Amino acid sequence: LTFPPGYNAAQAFIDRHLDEGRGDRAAILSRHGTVSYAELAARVSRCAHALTGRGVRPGDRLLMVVQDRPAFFYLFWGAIKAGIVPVPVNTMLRSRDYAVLIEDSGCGALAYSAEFAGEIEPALAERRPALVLRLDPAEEAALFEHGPDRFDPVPAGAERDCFWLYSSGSTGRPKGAVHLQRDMAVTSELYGVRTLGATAEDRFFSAARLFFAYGLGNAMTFPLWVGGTAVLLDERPTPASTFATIARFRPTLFFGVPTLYASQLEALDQDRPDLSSLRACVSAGEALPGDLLHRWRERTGLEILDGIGSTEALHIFISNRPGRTRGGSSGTLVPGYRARILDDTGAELPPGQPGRLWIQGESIASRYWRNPERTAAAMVGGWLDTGDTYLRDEDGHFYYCGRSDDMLKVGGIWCSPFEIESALIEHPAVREAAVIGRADGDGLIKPEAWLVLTESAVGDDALEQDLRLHCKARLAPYKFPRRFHFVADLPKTATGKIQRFRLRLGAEP
Ligand code: 3SK
Repeated sequence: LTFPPGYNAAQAFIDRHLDEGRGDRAAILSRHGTVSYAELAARVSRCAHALTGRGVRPGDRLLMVVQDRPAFFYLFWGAIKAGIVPVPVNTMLRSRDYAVLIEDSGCGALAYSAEFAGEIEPALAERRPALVLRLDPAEEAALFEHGPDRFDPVPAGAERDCFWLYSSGSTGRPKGAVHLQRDMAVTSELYGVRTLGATAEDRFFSAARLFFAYGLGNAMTFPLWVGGTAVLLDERPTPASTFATIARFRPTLFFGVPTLYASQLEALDQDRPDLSSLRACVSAGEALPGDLLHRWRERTGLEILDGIGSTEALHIFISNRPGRTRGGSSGTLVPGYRARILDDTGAELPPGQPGRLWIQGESIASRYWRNPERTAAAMVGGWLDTGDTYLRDEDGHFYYCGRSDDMLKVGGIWCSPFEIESALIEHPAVREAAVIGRADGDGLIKPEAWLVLTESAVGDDALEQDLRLHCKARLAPYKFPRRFHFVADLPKTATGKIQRFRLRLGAEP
């Protein structure tokens, strides 16, 4: 991809559609109505005027705690147009988390959807940014419906800071990954167009939220890059709400996470949703067990394209391809990315050997905000440490083994929690599984399983016995879980990744 001098991403993602005569086409569909490309461009420009008019300056951060609604688009792109740096954050956090983000980002402005007031307002007592926008109908009208509907994008440059996303990781303090002006174009082209084959005819519906890098690409940057249509859902993405949205807005592409696909599959026993508009489903956030992929294909006739990405890489860099999915594999490299699998000494491993996955590509964040130590540890010479353990086979397919921190050594052999979890979810009573290592009475590490059961299953001794037989038929003896815990939920990050360290600490979710 090439970028003109002074490139401002808002020109390529917003204004270009007017220049190319797409003003009347639908940019966004949601229960709040349809937004055309012309309306989108006008509201983005008005928002840029409103932000600068209220004193927000180029380079200032705009922290966004905003629902998946059109206002998210207006604020994000209005900020970028004006040279302001939008920082969308998780909308499910608590006051003390927001206080940390306000402090860490040093934001000059904060915008929040009114329903989050209960968590945001107490956080403001500690440090109040100069501008606070509570997005109620009056404020939205002031920001998006009044004032000039043209704003010339502030000249930037492909390698200038553009927006940030906080990476929660599975542990620790959040890190602000600083993304550049070019990064959204790179992921939209490499993954959206060249991997998914997205076109202006596609309608994109993501159950993963816009504040998460996965959702931001799925439901905002990919549709805007190709001139397609984003479908937004601002309720909790359950089987019922996602099926209803698919039936109503007829998306062609659906983006979910493995947990949601598992509960949608269970709901298919009662519900017969109309999924006929979909040409493909995508999964990321966590590796998709092969069994889920096969059952989904059997029940719906649709493929799930599993892939892996990261907040730092902005989107998916290893993926299955339409028509060529391989169950249990994350797929092959997305064109434009390179990968290395390294051992503990940093030496590259041959095919078939599991090691730490590092990737390189043009969309990787430039750094973590004010965190030189973590930047130096994870971003080395243009390469990014994903923190995941993977193996690559001879024909270039990648297989997830677990977070590097979650791998367990049993009897001296490295063991992948994901392999044991994949075997467990083949049991009809198991909806979700997480496996950790726990020392037994002799101090030796043994696998331990934490399971969420399907609605009709009962977690009793008979089921435990049956699960033991099930594992014996599928796994090498050292991999059998020695203990089973039946729980209502597994602890997860906001983006759906299981926090196995919480289970290791013994905490029930
Ligand atoms: O976790 C993932 O697989 C992912 C995918 C796309 C974008 C961001 C993330 C974290």
